[in-house]
Amino acid sequence: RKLEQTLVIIKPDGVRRKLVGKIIQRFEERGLIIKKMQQKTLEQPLIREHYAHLKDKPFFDELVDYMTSGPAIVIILEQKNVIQIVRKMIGATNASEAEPGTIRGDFAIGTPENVVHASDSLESAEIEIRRFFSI
Ligand code: YYY
Ligand code: MG
Repeated sequence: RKLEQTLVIIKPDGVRRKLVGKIIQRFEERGLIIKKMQQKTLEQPLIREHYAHLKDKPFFDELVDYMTSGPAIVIILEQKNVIQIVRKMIGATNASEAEPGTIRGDFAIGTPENVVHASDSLESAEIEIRRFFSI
């Protein structure tokens, strides 16, 4: 099968809680290749676009404030089937439903503070990689 790329974000709570090394170690141990990695504080317009499909949800403003509250780490990972593999590794959106052994199941507190983002399809991965790395 062909190599795929996905966009992962270690969200501001993950950086604040010093979980970056542990999270990256899991991806490396799984055999996923780090193609790009950058720390940046994400801007409101970028995050509003990224989460545009949630703009009518009651938690949208809280989500945008949280995502822009401090430095995040944006990463492009590459491997066969990487999109599906990483979604499985991060676990369910809600911490209370995330299985132990997943990143959220082991580290997340709740929503919106669920430590990581990962693209959910080939189409969104391509859009998100372009959005966060302007390439
Ligand atoms: O892709 P994933 O992050 O697992 O979930 P989405 O449904 O795309 O929601 C994006 C983001 O929104 C989620 O990671 C936290 C936040 N959120 C929330 O704060 N409260 C919810 N009930 C659902 C999602
Ligand atoms: Mg999503």
